[in-house]
Amino acid sequence: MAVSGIGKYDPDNIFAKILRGEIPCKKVFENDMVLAFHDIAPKAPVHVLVIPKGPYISFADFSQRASDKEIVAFNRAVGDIARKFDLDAPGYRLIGNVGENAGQEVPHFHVHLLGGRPLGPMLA
Ligand code: DGP
Repeated sequence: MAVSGIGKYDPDNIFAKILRGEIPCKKVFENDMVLAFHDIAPKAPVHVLVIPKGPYISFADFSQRASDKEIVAFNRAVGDIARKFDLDAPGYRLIGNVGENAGQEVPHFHVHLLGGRPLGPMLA
């Protein structure tokens, strides 16, 4: 079910549990501010979720409350992960669902990094 992209952070959401190590994930990247892992239901050969470690519900929340350092670290990590999967030349897609209209399901900000095949028009 879709969630709101703003409001109070729920510390029991699934990605908070992954961050606390209570639920396993297939990790592809980690530093002090960012974690990335494979999506449980991949929509492409590469489908990685990149999340900040801080408690942000969505991009709407992250872009307002995160520090410049967190925002830079997050963006840098997304680019580094794409390079790690050799996606720069063939290309890739970044998706960030915010709130109900976008169908956001997990109320912890995350970017989907998709690649490894032609992805087609986004608004198909
Ligand atoms: P969104 O609709 O943008 O909130 O996408 C949430 C994504 O999270 C969706 O593609 C499936 C993925 N997901 C949900 N639960 C888990 C989980 O427990 N582990 C992993 N790795 N991914 C999950």
